[in-house]
This record gives sequence, C-alpha cells and structure tokens, in this order.
Amino acid sequence: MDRIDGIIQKGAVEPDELAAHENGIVTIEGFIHRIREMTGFSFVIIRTKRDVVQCIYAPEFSDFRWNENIVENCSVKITGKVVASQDAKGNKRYEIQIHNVEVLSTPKEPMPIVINKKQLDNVPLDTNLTMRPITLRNPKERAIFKVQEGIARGFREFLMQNEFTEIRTPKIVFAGAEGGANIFKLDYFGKKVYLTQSPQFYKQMLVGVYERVFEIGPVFRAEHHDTSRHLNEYISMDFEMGFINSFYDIMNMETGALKYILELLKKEYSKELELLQVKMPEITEIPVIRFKDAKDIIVNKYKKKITDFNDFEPEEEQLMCDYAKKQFNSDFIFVTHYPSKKRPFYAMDDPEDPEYTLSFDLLFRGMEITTGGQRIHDYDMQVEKMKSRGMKVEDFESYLMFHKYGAPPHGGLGLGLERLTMNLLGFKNVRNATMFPRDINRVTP
Ligand code: AMO
Repeated sequence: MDRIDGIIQKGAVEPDELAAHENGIVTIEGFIHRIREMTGFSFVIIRTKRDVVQCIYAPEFSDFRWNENIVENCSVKITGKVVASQDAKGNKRYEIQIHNVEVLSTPKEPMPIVINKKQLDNVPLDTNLTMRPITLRNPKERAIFKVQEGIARGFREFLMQNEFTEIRTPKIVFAGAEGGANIFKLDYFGKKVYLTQSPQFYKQMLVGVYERVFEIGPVFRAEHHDTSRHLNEYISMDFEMGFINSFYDIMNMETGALKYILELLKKEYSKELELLQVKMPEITEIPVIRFKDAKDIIVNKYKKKITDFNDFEPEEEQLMCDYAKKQFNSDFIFVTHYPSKKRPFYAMDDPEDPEYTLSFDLLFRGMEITTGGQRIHDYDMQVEKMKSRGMKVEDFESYLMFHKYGAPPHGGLGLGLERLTMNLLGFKNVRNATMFPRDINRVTP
C-alpha cells in the first residue's frame, strides 16, 4: 500500500539557488519565455514562479539537439551547467548552459499577444484585462500581484502580532451596513438578501468576543458608474478593536500597519518593487487635519468653490494630498471629523459637536484609501440614531445584540486593497491593480 508522509520531492532548483551550484549540473522548471537566436547559439529565457533565468543553447554544450517543437511558451524541465556571467549593468548573475530540454507541454497556437518583453507594450487596458490569464504571465504584470500579496500579508502579520484574531464573515447578508444605493440584491429561496458591502456588523459583533478582529475578504458595491477608482467587487482589509481610548487608537494602529507593510515589501518584495520602479513612500508620522479645516484650505489656498459641504470631491482629495506633500512632505494625510450626515448610522457623533463624527479617512497620493472611526457602543444611542434615520430597528435585532449585552468603546477601519496597491504603484486606474476586475462592463475572465 502507498503511504503519504507529506514530504514533497524537490527536483528542480530555484533561480536564487543557482549561486550555490556554480559549475554544477542542475534542473530548473518553467516556461520558455523567449528564444533569441544568435549566430551559433541561442538565448533561452525561462520564466519560473517569480523570476526569469537566462539559459544558453549551443551544440557544443552536449549531445542534445534542439528541434522545431521546442518553442516559446512550452513548459519545460531544463538540465544544464550553472555558469557565472554578468547582466547588462555589470552585476554578477548565473546562467545555465543547456544539456537537455524535457518538454512537458507545447502551446496549441502562438500567443495572440506579445507577453515576453519587460512590459506589455501598447496593450490597451481593456485587452490586457480580457487576456488576463496570459497577460499576467508578463513579468511586470505578475509583479503587481506579488506586491499586492505582500500588502495583505503585512496587514495580517502586523495585526496578528498585535493580538488580533482573524475572522471570516458571511458575504450573503440580511441588510446593508453602509447605506446608499450601491447594494446588490439577491433572491435567496424567495427571500430578499444582499451581497455584503462590508463586514461592518460582524466585525463589531466579534469585538464582543475577541476584542480585536480583522478580515481580508471580498465585498461588493453595485457601482453604477464606470470610474477609474470604483470596482463592483474589491478586497476590503478590515479591523475592529475594543476598549479604545479614542479613534486616534485606530489611526495609530493603521499607521503602524502601513509602516510594517512598507518594511516587509522592501525586505521581501524588492525584486518586484525594482521591476515596477516603485517610488516607496516614507512614513514617520502622518499629518492629521479636521474635515472642516481641510475645506477651508481648499477654499483659501486652492481657491476652489465648494459644492459638497459634507464630503470630498475626488479633486479635493487630490488637493489635500498636494497640501500634505508640500506642507509636511507626507504621501499620506488623515482627515478627521467628517459630517454626521455623510457617515453611516453606526458612526459615533462627536459629543462636542454632534454635526460631526469621531471618524476619519486616510488619503494617499491623491485618493481615499481608508475609512474608519469610533462606533456607537451604547444600545439606546444606537437605536435612537437608527430611528432618526428612518431605519427599522427590528430588522437589525441580531446586530444590536452586541450593543444590548455590553459593548465596549470600539472602532475600526476598512482599507481598500486595490486602491492602496494602485496608488503605491502609481496607476491611474484601479483595474490595473485588480487581478480579475468586476465593473459594470466586465465579469470575465
Ligand atoms: P467605505 O465604504 O468608505 O467604508 O470603504 C472603505 C474603503 O474601501 C475602498 N472602497 C472601494 N474600493 C474599490 N471600489 C469601490 N467601489 C470601493 N468602495 C470603497 C476604499 C475605501 O476607503 N465599513 C466602512 C469601513 C469602516 O469604517 O470600518 C466602509 O466600508 O479604499
């Protein structure tokens, strides 16, 4: 009888292990990314999980002979001798002199799009997205989502180190948490239910259990407009923490998480950052400004007329980021005390001025990436605010159990993963930072 012991046989080496095998014979696995025929020899670039490696085919290296079935995009196992060489900048690197090519699969037809250059040249975004399964094979495209992995990983690691519990909450829900018309309705065996706009209710409920919780998961917004910053499904990185002294605790936790993420990226994702030529922001402290004062700056310094007194227009977010950069040399700025009218029913009003809330947004390089704040924890206060907004309190009985049976002062935030990636990498469109975007025109691939 076969037995499984959980040990995976390691046959092939990884490109960053080549140095240890200088002048030795190794096998690597990957795709033939590019073949460049020269006189008397060929460069064969192999694309592995995270790298590309240069191999060289020449008849004098072995008895193996290339044939016309070995073409770009074949998946292969290559065996050969590791030799030291130099890249175009004169840095030491290792390449493989090919002794054998084992073809594992051959493409049915040539690629409809050139993916084996450093970047996708002149490919319109729409085509890039339609062809995602193959355009993602381009080293620069795939690097975007390694960086995104690093962001989510940093968020998770930092919060775990700070005694948060990871939660997974339902995506089919009984009510919307964020208000507004951008909610998807579903027919659930004859009952009307919704796709979650955020894990807001559940993360609050679970503060009553674990005190500090976080979730990285999909949320859904029925955005009816085609904009460069809105998706219909995005990844929300949420946390919620109990026993806070004020919503400043939330902003401090977020600042700590962002610092940790940036350090992790520099340490473990430098390959991708270099390939994408990312200008990394530095965070020592993040400036904080009140919403009211920000609007004054927009009027007085930037001479703009305010049309919406309760929220920021996208252009105003850009102006505030410009202000943060010029005034404080910061790529980030917290804006606090948003008007109560524009914040959801769970937001805590400022006892000193109830027209405003104890809440904040974080803006980064021209755009809101986070909303957060302190929540109402008192049952009567919460019920009253819901009633004042015309909400049917009985529909929220399960949510309000948290308030009814002793909720601590608490707060949290939601950070849009794609928006953070987009602005870190300097994209103009959030779709560039979304692996398989869902927007009003797109549900495939
Ligand atoms: P909010 O609705 O402001 O707050 O969302 C939080 C963050 O999510 C991102 N985001 C989006 N990203 C892409 N496409 C969209 N359509 C989209 N909508 C929002 C943004 C935004 O800052 N429950 C609260 C958070 C909290 O207070 O804990 C919430 O969901 O980066």
